[in-house]
Amino acid sequence: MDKKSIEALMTRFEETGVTGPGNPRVKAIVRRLVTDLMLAIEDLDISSEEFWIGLNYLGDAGKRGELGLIVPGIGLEHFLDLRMDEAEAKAGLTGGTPRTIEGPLYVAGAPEVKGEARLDDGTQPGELVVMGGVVRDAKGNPIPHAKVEVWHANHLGNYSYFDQSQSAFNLRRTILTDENGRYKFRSIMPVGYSVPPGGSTDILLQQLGRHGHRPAHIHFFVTAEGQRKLTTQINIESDPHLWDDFAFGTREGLVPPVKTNSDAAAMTALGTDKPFYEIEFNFDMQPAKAEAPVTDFDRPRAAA
Ligand code: MBD
Ligand code: FE
Repeated sequence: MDKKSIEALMTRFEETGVTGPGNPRVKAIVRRLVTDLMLAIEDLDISSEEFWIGLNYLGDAGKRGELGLIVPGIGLEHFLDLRMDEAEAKAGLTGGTPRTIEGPLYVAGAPEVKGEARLDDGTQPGELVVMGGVVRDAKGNPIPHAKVEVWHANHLGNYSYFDQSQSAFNLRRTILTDENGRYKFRSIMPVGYSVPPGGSTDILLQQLGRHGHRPAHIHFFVTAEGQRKLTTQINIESDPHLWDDFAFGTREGLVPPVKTNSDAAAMTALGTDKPFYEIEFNFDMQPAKAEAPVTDFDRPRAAA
């Protein structure tokens, strides 16, 4: 069928079995997506067998809870970031800390701590890291009482809650900046995440000839009154996958230097006899602006 016949078919479908006006926005989106799928079936001559394999694959991925992992894996979540960047530029918002993908592993409800937090529960191996910095507005002024939500993987690349072997909210905290806009935490160095072997995402990536590894990274939501919510991550510069992330999350400006501190007094203060890592990273916020699409949009998220 050609495009005109498909469009006519879609119009007939829309006009059949009508019970009311429905939701015009949903109608427009469904019409477009179904039309585009039909066009793809035509253009690529997708067989019936391929079609049903695809449908079953998606149902299966949903059952396994992997749809939120496939989305970053095929680049859709990064695409949404790029669209948000464009919308902000159009609204006159430029500069600031780059955003990058949230991913599917945030859990709401992490313990709130003022100024300085320890993220790890002390039971797991890993190299000590101390990270801190200032949350600032677009003029460079520090923002006291800003909320820095942080979450990251353990030494095996696993996230608490999704990995039930870890304690509740291990490597997850909500830190409120102090009077000088500073946040600080100690934790253990994360290791890069990999998609579950044999899962839906893994099956797809294998068919695409791609791996399912991310470089080591630390996630952040930064929120403050009158500011746009910032969703971002920092990446660990030494990771071999730094610029080879299956989820396309690494961006210029999100790879801070990782220093090694071997000062004896500093080590003693942290209760360690080994040198530890130090990362300094500031978050530069954008002011709330009605013309730009909201960044604190709803999305189904886990909560504990
Ligand atoms: C992650 O840890 C992650 O951050 C993303 C984006 C996808 C999968 C796992
Ligand atoms: Fe992650």
